[in-house]
Amino acid sequence: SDEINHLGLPRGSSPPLPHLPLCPSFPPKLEGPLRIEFDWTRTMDDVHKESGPGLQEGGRFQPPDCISQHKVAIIIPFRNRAQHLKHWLYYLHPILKRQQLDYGVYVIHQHGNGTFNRAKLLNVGFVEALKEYAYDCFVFSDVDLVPMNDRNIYRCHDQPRHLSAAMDKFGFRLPYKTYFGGVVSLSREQYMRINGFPNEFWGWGGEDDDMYSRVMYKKMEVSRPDNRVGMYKMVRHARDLHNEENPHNAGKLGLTRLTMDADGINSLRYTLKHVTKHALYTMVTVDLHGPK
Ligand code: BGN
Repeated sequence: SDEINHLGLPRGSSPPLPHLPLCPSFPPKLEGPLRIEFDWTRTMDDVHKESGPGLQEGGRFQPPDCISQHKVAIIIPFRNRAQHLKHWLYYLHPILKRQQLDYGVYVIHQHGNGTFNRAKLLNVGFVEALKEYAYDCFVFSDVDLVPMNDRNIYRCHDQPRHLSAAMDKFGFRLPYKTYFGGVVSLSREQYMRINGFPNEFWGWGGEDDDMYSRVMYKKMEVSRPDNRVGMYKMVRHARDLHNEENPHNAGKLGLTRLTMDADGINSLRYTLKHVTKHALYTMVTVDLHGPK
């Protein structure tokens, strides 16, 4: 596309210096287990200070001293969770930098008060991020989840990966074996192979189970970090308005095999409202053409 030059970089950005080495497979500055405390008095100013130098506008980063092996778009479905986003940014930017990723943060904001649609927002994030840069890996993350161990690298693997394998709200283990909610990563190829995510799960529940089924039906496996590395802390919160549990979603799950090739990235329709570059993230506001 027009915005991308021959090096896969956004037009106008300088190419990595040719003498830089590839970043190592094991980033040297990881700390392991982290202390995560959601401090409600934290201001956006604190968040800016914590995120440190090197961030480019829109929440973009490239390691200064090596060429990252991973071009990662982080996609966060969003509406009315400014406080959560603050916590997420506060913790994640320093972690992602230590992980030596070439990354960008995309907050996909559902316009209006219609029923929320998490999976469709994730599809929009995939498309919109690729308009800016040749990302090869996508991490799809809820805004209220912060990893408690920086060895849980926000990159892609040979198989789709479920990063949030041990969330505090489920007692630091999977609530059930096929759980695929919270934070997952898929390479561009893995994502295309499953035709992206379903567009038709409105309201709460089931879209992540559909995502898991897609991976199974396309003969892939889900990889996970162990329960120590995969620990996550969730921001406690009340249930959102306009995201009620949808009883129709359970029924849809039985149909995934039949519907997945027609419902996904190949059938995605939406109206882009605006793209705003903030210092720590890119906000993409989108009308999803919801029901009613
Ligand atoms: C499941 C939900 C998931 C959710 C997990 C954890 C459904 C499908 C209908 C049976 N699945 O029950 O979407 O992530 O709980 O909260 O609702």
